[in-house]
Amino acid sequence: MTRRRRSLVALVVAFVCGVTLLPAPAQADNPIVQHLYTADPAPLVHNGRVYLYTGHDEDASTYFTMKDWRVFSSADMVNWTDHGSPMSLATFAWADANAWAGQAVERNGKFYWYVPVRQRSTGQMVIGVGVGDSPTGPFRDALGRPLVGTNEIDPSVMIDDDGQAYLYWGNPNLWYVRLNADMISYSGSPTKIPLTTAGFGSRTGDANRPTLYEEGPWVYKRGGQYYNVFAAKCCSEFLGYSTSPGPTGPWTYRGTVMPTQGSSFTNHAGIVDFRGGSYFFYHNGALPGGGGFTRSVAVEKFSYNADGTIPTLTMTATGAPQVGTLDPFVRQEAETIAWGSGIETEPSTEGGMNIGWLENGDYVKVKGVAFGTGASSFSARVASATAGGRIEVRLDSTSGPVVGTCTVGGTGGWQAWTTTTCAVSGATGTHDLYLRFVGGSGNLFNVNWWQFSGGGSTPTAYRVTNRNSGQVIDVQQPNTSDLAVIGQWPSNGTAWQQWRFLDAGNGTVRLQSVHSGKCVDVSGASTADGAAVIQYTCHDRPNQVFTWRSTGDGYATLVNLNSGKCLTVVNGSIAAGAALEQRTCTTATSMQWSR
Ligand code: FUB
Repeated sequence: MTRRRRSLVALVVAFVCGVTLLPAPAQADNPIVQHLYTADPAPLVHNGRVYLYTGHDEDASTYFTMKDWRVFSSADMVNWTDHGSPMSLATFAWADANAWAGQAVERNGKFYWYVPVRQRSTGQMVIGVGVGDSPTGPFRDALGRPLVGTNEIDPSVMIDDDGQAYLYWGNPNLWYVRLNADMISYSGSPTKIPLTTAGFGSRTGDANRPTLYEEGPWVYKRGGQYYNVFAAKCCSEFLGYSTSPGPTGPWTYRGTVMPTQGSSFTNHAGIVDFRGGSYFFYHNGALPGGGGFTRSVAVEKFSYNADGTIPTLTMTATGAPQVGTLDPFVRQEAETIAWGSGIETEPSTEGGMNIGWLENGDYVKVKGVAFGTGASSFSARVASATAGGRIEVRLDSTSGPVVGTCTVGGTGGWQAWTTTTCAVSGATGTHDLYLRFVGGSGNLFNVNWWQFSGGGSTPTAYRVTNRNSGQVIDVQQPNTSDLAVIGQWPSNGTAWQQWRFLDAGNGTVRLQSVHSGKCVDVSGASTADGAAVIQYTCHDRPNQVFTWRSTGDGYATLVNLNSGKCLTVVNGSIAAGAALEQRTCTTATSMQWSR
C-alpha cells in the first residue's frame, strides 16, 4: 500500500505544535479534533458516552465542499475516539453534493441521522435520513429518497416526553414537521414557524430577513421548556436562542449564547447534558489553516442560570474539564486522543480505526491517565511497511520524562499487525500521557491500540453497563480508602449519584451516597465467599442484608437476605472483562451488567 501525502491539517499542526519537540500549548484541548477539519457539531449521549456527529470540511476548501460526515465519541469530554466516516454522500444514491449540518437521535435501539444534501435530480437541498444499528453506524439510506424537502438545510430532531418526534430545519425559513414513530415518515405537512421579531430578535440592514434567525436550529427540551439555539444574523453569525412553552411555539427571543468569535463566519450549536454537566458544542476556524470553510468543532462546559436561561459563552482553547480519568490498564484505541500532532486516522483491518502517517516527532496526547500505584509495561498494536521506529512513552509533555520506549520493526505492511511490548517505570499517579513517535524519515508505522499492565496495581476506573436499561456505573479508584468516589449516572447524563467511601470502623467500610446521604456498609470489604454486605440508612439501621454465596459455576452470588433477590458476579472480580449479572436467584438473567 502506498502512503499518500499527509493532509494540510496534519502538516500545519505538525509544524506548529510538534516536530520541534516543543511541548503542546498548555491545556489546549479545543478544538477537540486536530487531524481533520470538522464542522456543525451534533452531540448525542448514549450509554455513558457522548457521540459527536460532525460534518467534514475538506483541506484547503474555498466553499462548503463537504462529502462525508464523521463520528467521534468520548467518555470524559477530553479524550475523543475517532470512529471514522460511517455516512457520506455515497450513502444517498440520489444526492450529489453538500454533506452539511445534521443531527442523530436514538429510538428503539436504532440511530437516525438527519442530514441536508443536494438532490441530484432537482439541484435542490433536501433532508435525507440514514439509519444504523449502533451510534457509530454504519448508516444506510433509510428511504432511498429524501424524507422532506423545501430547498432548505440544517435539520434538528427532538423526541418529546410524550413520544412525539419533531424535525426542524431551514434557511431562510424555519420549518417543523411531526415525525411518525418510525422516524422515517411524517404526519401532516411541513409547517413554517412564524419568524417574528418577538420570537427571534430583530435584524437590521436586510429587509428580506427582519429577524435574527439565519440557520442551524438546535431544538431540545429542558425542565418543561423548549429551547431553539440557532445561528443568528449573517455574516458573520453569532449563536442566539429562543424558548417556548411548547414544541411548536410561541417562541420568545432570549438573547446571545455565543457572540461572533473565532475566525469562521458560520457557527453551529449542539447542546447536551452529560454526567451532571451541561456542554455547548460549536465550531470555529481555530486550527492552523482554519477559516470559514476549514472549521473545527470545540466544546465548553456551562451551567444554566437558575431561571433556565443560558449564560453568554466565550470560545476557549482550554475546552471542557475532564470527567474522571482514563484507565490505561484496559485496551485503549490509539485514535482516542485529547490532542494529536501530525497524525491521521484510517480504518483498521482489525476493526475500528488506527492512527497512521506517523513521522518523526509526531505525537498524541491522552489526558488524565490514572496509573494508580504504577505501570510495569506498555504494549502497542503496530504495523509498518517500512523499517518502523520507536514509541516514546512520556508523561506530562512531549519533553516530559520518558517512562518507556517501545521498538517497532517492519511488519511487511501498513495493516500487518503485531504487538510490541516494553518495560515501564516511573508511571504512577495521574498524568497526561504523550506517545511520541520517533525514527528515520517518512512514514514510520501505524498504531491500532495500546495498553499498560500494572506491577500489582489496581485499575483506577471501571465501568459497568446495565444491558437492559442502558444504565452505566463508573467506579473510580475502586479502593476502600477515604475519599475514593463512585459516580453513578444513567445514560442520559441526568440524576447523577456520587458515592464516597468512609471508614466506618469495626473493619467495616461505609459507602455514602453524596446525593441522598444514605449509606451502604460493606462488612469485611471483601467479595470472598461468605463476606456480607449490609445496606444501612446512615443511622446504623440495617435495612438490607446481603451475603456472598458461591454458585459453583464460576459465579459468586450476592443474596439479599430480606428480599431473596441475588446479584450474581461472574468470576467475582472487577478485572478487565469481568461481567456482572443481576439475577432473581431462580431466573438466569433478569439484569445483565458488563464492563
Ligand atoms: O456546513 C455547511 C453549512 O454551514 C451548514 O449547513 C450551516 O449550518 C453552516 O454551518
